[in-house]
Parts: sequence; structure tokens; C-alpha cells
Amino acid sequence: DLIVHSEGAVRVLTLNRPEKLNALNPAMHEALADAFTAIESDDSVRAVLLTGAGRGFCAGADLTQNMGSEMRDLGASIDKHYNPLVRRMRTLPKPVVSAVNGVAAGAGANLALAADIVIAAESANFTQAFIRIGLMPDAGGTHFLPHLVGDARARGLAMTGETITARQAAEWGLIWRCLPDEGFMDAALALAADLAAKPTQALAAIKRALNASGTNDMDAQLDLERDLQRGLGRTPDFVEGVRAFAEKRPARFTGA
Ligand code: LHQ
Repeated sequence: DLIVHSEGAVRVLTLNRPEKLNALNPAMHEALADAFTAIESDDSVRAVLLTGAGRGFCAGADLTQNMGSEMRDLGASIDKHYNPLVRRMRTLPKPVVSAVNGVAAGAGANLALAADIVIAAESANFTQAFIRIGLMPDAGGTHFLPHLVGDARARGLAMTGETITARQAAEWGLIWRCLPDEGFMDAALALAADLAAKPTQALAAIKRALNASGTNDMDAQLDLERDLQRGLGRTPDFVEGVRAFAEKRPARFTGA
């Protein structure tokens, strides 16, 4: 249900239940958890690319798996699968890119937004589908949406469940970029490969600082920047960056 492969230093995770638009079931969650465990402990992986097989990115939680049953504890499923996944994507000290190749609905949309950089193909779209079935956004949606698009659009998206196109999502700042369908996966891989060649520890520090900026005041953020920058000042990649600048050549970063 999940295809895991490497392209150089990029670990590509492809949600793979195309006939169900890659709706998330427990087996997929287990596979994702295993994949992130492997990524966390492997220094040769310097970027992650998350995408979907077939015409969808991810249609959210699999609604056919016992979901209507009165006994179903959605909170338990969120605790076990969704929240740990979102937290791991956000805290992983490496860049995570979502390449939204098609429809991203419900928790599938918010899983995409949990990445550091979200790109989408022109034919893709985003739906906070939850309200249609009597639920509210989860998988971080109520955190990410207002930060990304502001309160008015966050409320509109969450409460109406309207679908927005990838282009609209890019115009609103929900995602980084909307790209043509043709060559989309090549462009996504190129972006991830570019990130994988960058100074990984600096990317990790950027992640930490931006994650914290949602709750920190300016003074706390200034202190955090100082602490993280102090650490980066001691990295071999910083030495290499400055040396390459002086020698007027491209830097060769190793992630160290
Ligand atoms: C699906 C699904 C799906 C199973 C399409 N499940 N089969 C909830 C509970 C627990 C814990 C954590 O969090 C959550 C949060 C959630 O994620 S709730 C929100 C779940 N997602 C949705 O409500 C979206 C449901 N899907 C749709 O509304 C449509 O399928 C969309 C708008 C995504 C795409 O529409 P179409 O392009 O018209 O495709 P389709 O509806 O024909 O779907 C293709 C197949 O995929 C179809 O199967 P079939 O056997 O009839 O060909 C669908 O039943 C299946 N599928 N989403 N979530």
C-alpha cells in the first residue's frame, strides 16, 4: 500500500491504493510509520518526497473500514496514526515535500499540508471534506489552515467543504506552487533533489524556527534564531559554504 524507493538522497514515499484514491487504512499508516523510522535513522536520506499513485494524492481516512460503526473511536485512530505522522513530518530534521498529483481530501489534504513544501499539479485539488460527513478537520488542519491562508479562508474552507483548485491554493498561499501536469513528477523530484543537496542542518534549523514561530513571541524567536545559528556556525557545511563563496565555485554540501 506504500511504495518506498530512493532517488539518490531523496526517499520517495508513494501512497499506493489508487483504486481508492489512496485512502488511508491502518496498513498504510503502519507502512508510513516504518518508512519514517527508517528515514530518521539514515543520514544518507536528505529529503523526503510524498506523493500518490494514480489519479489521486489521498482521499483521507478510508471510510469503508468500519467507520460508521458506533463503537468506532476516531480519537484512538488519530492518537495512534494521524497525530504521530503529522508530528514526525514536522519534526523530522530533513525537508519533506508533498507532490500533490491529484485530489487531496480530508486528512489527505492536511497530510499534504504537514510537509515543509507543498507543490500540486494543475489538475489537483484540495477539499476539507470532513464537514460533508459530520466531522471537523483533523491531521493538523485547524492549525495549518489559519496560518497558511488566514482565518477568513480557513473558516470558509473548513465550514463549507468547498473544493479549491491547485491554482487557487497557490494564489491563496495554501501551497508553495502549482505546476503543469506534464512533467509534474520530474519537477517534484528535481525540487526534492535540490533540497537534498542543500546544507541539511540549516534546513532542519529553518524547520525548527518556523515551527516555533507560531507560538513564540519576537523575543523568544530572536533567542531561538541565535541558538540555532550558533549551532550552524559550527557545521562543516557552513565552512564549505563560505569557502566555496571565496573560491567562486558551487558549494558541495554533505549534510554535516
Ligand atoms: C474512498 C475514499 C475514502 C474509501 C474515495 N475511503 N474509499 C476520519 C476518521 C478517522 C480518523 C482520522 O481522520 C478522519 C478524517 C478524514 O479523513 S474524514 C474525510 C475522509 N475523506 C472524505 O470524506 C473524502 C471521500 N471521498 C470523496 O468525497 C470523493 O471520493 C473525492 C471528492 C475525494 C473524489 O471524488 P471522485 O473523483 O468522484 O472519485 P470517487 O468518489 O469515484 O472515488 C473513486 C473510488 O475511491 C471510489 O471507489 P469505487 O469502488 O466506488 O470506485 C470511492 O469510493 C473510493 N474512495 N475516497 N475516503
